[in-house]
This record gives sequence, C-alpha cells and structure tokens, in this order.
Amino acid sequence: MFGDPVTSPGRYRVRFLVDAFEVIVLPIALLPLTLWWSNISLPLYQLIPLYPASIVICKIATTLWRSLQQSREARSLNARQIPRVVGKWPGNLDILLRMIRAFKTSYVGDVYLQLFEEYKTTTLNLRVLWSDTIITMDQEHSKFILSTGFQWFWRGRYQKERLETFLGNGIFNRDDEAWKMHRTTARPFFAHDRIRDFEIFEKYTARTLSILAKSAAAGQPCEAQDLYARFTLDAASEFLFGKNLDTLSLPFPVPGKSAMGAKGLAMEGDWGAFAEAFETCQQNATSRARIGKTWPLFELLKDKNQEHIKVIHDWLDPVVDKAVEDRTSAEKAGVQSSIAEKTFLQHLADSTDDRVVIRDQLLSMLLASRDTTACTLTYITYLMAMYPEVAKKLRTEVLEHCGPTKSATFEAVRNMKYMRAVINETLRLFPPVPVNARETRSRGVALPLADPTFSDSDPRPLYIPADTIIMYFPVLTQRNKALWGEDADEFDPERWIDPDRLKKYVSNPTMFTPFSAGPRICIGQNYAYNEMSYFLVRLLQQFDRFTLAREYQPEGSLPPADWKSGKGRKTIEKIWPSSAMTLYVKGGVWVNFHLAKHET
Ligand code: HEM
Ligand SMILES: *[C@@H]1O[C@H](CO)[C@@H](O)[C@H](O)[C@H]1NC(C)=O
Ligand SMILES: CC(=O)N[C@H]1CO[C@H](CO)[C@@H](O)[C@@H]1O
Repeated sequence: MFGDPVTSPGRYRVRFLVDAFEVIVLPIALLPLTLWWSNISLPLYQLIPLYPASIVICKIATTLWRSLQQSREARSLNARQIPRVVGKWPGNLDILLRMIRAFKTSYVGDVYLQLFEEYKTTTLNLRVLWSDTIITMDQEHSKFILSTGFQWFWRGRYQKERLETFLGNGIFNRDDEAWKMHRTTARPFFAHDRIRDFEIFEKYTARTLSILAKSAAAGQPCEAQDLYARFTLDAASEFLFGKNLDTLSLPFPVPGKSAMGAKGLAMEGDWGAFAEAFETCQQNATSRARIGKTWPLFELLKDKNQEHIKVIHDWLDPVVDKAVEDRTSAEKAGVQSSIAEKTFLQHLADSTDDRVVIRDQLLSMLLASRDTTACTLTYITYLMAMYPEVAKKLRTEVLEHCGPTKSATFEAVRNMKYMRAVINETLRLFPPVPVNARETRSRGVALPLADPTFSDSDPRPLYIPADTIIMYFPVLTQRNKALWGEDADEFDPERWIDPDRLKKYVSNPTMFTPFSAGPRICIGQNYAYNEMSYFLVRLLQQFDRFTLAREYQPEGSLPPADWKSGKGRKTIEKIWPSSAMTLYVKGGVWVNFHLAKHET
C-alpha cells in the first residue's frame, strides 16, 4: 500500500536513454526525413557534417522554445527571471569545474556563498549545461519551499532516482500519498517522551563514557566522531529494532594509526562492513547529485550502490522477517502490548506486512537518527574544546540541575536553558543537513519577495520553471549577517538567551531551520534534543575539559593553510567540515577528554 509505482531501482537507465534519444537520436533520424521531404539530395561529404549540426540545431531550438514558454509563464505570473550565473565557457562549464574543485578543497558552502556575493543576490540560476538549477540562501524563499508554498514542490523525480537503490520506499524518498502514510504511521511513535528511550540513552551513554574514561586514564585521546557514531547507532538500533548492533564493543581506531575512510575514519570488522556500506551509499548518492542529471551515463552498466545495499539488506532482512513473524504469533496468542512498550520495528510490523517497506523505512530512520545526532555531538565537543568557557558554564548548569551523579530527567532536560542554547548555537553554525533540495512540479512557480539581504530595486517576485531543481542552504542562511548580525560567524550561545538578540529569531523563526520546516519538519526533533542533552549531562558530570589532539589527525584532514587568508569562520576553523548528505568532520576529530576531579 506504500508502493510508489513511478520508481524502481533500475529506472534511471530508461529515463537517461529516453533523454539521450531526444537529444541525439531524434535529430539524427529527422535529418534524412527533412531532406527527403524538401526534395534535397546531398553528396556524402556534405551530408555527414550535417548530422552533428542537426543535433546542435535541435538542442538550440528546443532550448529557445523552452525559454519562450517560460517567459510567457513568468509574465502570466507577473514574475521575473532569476538572475543567471554567466560563466566564461559555453554552458557554464567553468562554473561546473569550479564547483567540482571546491568540493575537494574548500569550506562547506563557500563556493555557493561566493556566487551569491558576486551577483549580490540570495537566489541564483546556475544554468549549468543550459539547464536550470536554482540555488537559494534566501530565508523567505526557503520558507516558501518548505512551508508556505509546500504544495508547489516535491522531493522530485531526480532526487528519488538518485536515492532509489539506497533508500527505496523509505520516508525520505517518497512524496504525496506514500510519504503521508509513512508520516502518519511514524508520528504517534514520537508523540511523547518515552521512559524507555531514557533507559536506552543511559545504557549506551554509560558504555561510551567508560570507554572515554579508560582513554583519559591512560592519557590517550579518542576519536569523537567515530565514538559518537557508534553511540547513536547502538542507541538507535535498540530503539528502532530492539536489537543492539553493539558497535561499541568492536575495536577502536588506535591513536596515531588511523587512516581516512569513506567519510570519517576507515572502519574494521563486521559492523565495519555495514557502516562502510551505509556511508558509501551516501557518498555515491552525493556524487550523483554533483554530476547532475547525466549521472546514469557513468552507471549504465553497473549501479554503484548495488553491491553496498546488498550488505545492508543482508543484515536487515532477517531482523524484519523475525518482527513480522513475532507479530503474527502474538496475534494468534492474543497478546497485546501498548505503543510505549514497542520498538519502532514492532510498531511498523503492526501497520503493514510489506517487508520491503518496513526495511526501507527502518533504513531511512537509521539514517535520520544516527548521522545527524552524532554530527551535532561531534561539533559540540569540538566547540567546547575551542571555547573552554562555554564548557565550563554548561558544566555549572548541569551540576546545578542534576548534581554530580544523578541522571537527567525529562524535567531537567526541559529546564536547562544554557544546554538548549549551546545545542541550538551548534546547530546554527553546523546544521547536520547543510544543503538540501526540492523540485518544482509540472507548473512554474512565483517565489515571494526575497529578504532584504542584498537590496534589489525590482519588486516583482522571482519565477521558477516547472520540473526544476532548487537547492537551499541552511548553513548559509543560518550564518547570514543580514539576519543574525555582524557576529553571525561567531559561536555565541548567549544569543539564544539574551532577550534583545532573541527578538529577531522569535519574530522570524524560519531563519533557523536545522530540523527543516513545514509539513516535512523532522519527526525526531524532540527525541534528538533528549538524546543529546542526556549524553551531555553524563559527559559533563565526569569530564570538565576537552582539548583537540591535532597531532593525531590523519594526513589530509587538517584545514588547508589558505583558509587562514579567507574570510568567515574558515579563518579560525581547526577541523575540516565536509558534507555528504549530512555534515561530518573530514578524518574525524581526535580529542583529549579530561576527567573532572570531584572535591568531596
Ligand atoms: C540533531 C539531530 C537531527 C537533525 C538536525 C535532523 C534534521 C532533519 C531535517 C533537516 C529533516 C528534513 C529533511 C528533508 O525533508 O529533506 C529531517 C527529517 C526527518 N527526521 Fe530528523 N534530524 C535529527 C534527528 C532525527 C532523529 C533522532 C530522528 C528519529 C529518531 C529523525 C527522524 C526524521 C524523519 C523520519 C524525517 C523525515 C520527515 C519527513 O520527510 O516527513 N531525525 N530531519
Ligand atoms: C532552540 O531551537 C528550537 C527550535 O529548534 C526552539 O524551539 C527553542 O526555543 C530554541 N531554544 C533556545 C533556548 O533558544
Ligand atoms: C564517491 C564514490 O563514487 N564512491 C564509491 C561508489 O561506489 C563505487 C562502486 O561500488 C566505489 O568504487 C566508489 O568508491
């Protein structure tokens, strides 16, 4: 019942071949027909160059025709064209190359920020290879895409196509009815603070901290990103499937001997296989996005995600099978249990028998809950190392509300204002989903007026054509000086407490959207705040200082020297923020955790 008939993993080839047919085969076939119809016969040496020429002419003609249609639609909407990037080479190939280079060497979001600054606007048409791709860091436009104009957009066909092998039927990869079903099924599960969640947090927090304490006692650093990814994965797997992946028991990277992996560090062991596959799928999906609509050209013979997704499915399938069987036998035995006692898998198994849908939804949930939360904890730790006074103040609040040994209650988590401020400020500067995209549906859309970042005299709204990708950038919007003030690049949790500075955000909450906004806003927001707060309480009860151990960073993971002469945060950054669907730290981050001395 959740199935989306428009998509299946291999379909990208069909779509690509149809596109290629229109661009190449059709003009070639039309040429002899045209000649015959106009009664012209040509010698071979004249005929041959006409074939490539006819491809070019057809392409120009269709491009012009499309432009004409778009202008007409824009006029009827009383809107104007989005400013186009004008590169030096045909088809803006130089811009494309500039972006490809930037993904390897530059600071997250920088290449786009430079374009916005160059064109003095917050919304642009990249127009790479004569096709429209809109980018925006405009708060009003992002709000329209996600919330007030939600019905005009969807995740879109191209995004689904890229992610089909990996996320398949899951919530992240569906629109309309299929998405709504997922959302309706999942929501009750996240409606309340669950005691069981806190028990799970305690269990895995305790294990994580004992690992940290051991390293600290030995005077050794820990790689925080890897450790937190295991913490969130173990906690998420128990929460989702009731089955512990137990990645915290597997060998850890050895200080000074670590190498770079797909995202952070390279991993070993069985779980290593699952996690590597999981991360490679994300990497591959990201590189498809960067190549654009022609990515299938490079995967015509082999879907690059196929072998990796098999590793993931081999692990998940038996777990799903068992859940469906258990439910059936529970039904037979007449046993009933409440939603508070169930895992998410059991909850899903109650709603459908479709094992593929259950599996894909679990995988989407795992992606949603693991990387985002681990990313935030990693950046909080990094920032506490960079700003020891923040760590100190946060620790004072923790000890005030929970004392040196008591665990955090729902109450305490809700009341720790500074904790919330530190988490928000981290999510503002380092949103775990720094870039995202939507597509217009089969109709062009007029965007509402831009925010007044770069003032523009033309008061008409902007026009986006039908079937066009639009990328938006929380990482840029959330650092926009016009919204946040001149100190927007600075890490300052007080801005979430000081009533004067908070005013702007309160009257304009979509300037901060780490959890997105509108109908597709994150379901797990409350769960995430709880998990992170719970962990940080325990961490700060035991540890009072954090220092970066940069000498242990693997080669190539430290920020390039030329960042220092740039502007913005990159001039002071001591790690390399990178993004592949979610934000992470390149090469991980080695940290010395210093045990607090309790004076009793
Ligand atoms: C700091 C932690 C987190 C951040 C920053 C975050 C961020 C986001 C963002 C930006 C989206 C929107 C994606 C899109 O529409 O393209 C999203 C959606 C979602 N998140 Fe989270 N998330 C976090 C934690 C979690 C957790 C812990 C869970 C579950 C346990 C979760 C479950 C979901 C789900 C199911 C969606 C899809 C909603 C939909 O499409 O209707 N998230 N999240
Ligand atoms: C932190 O951000 C959330 C939105 O994600 C908001 O509801 C909350 O008020 C903010 N908390 C503080 C202390 O500013
Ligand atoms: C970024 C990237 O392309 N990563 C991997 C995608 O999948 C292929 C084949 O499975 C790998 O060889 C790539 O390294």
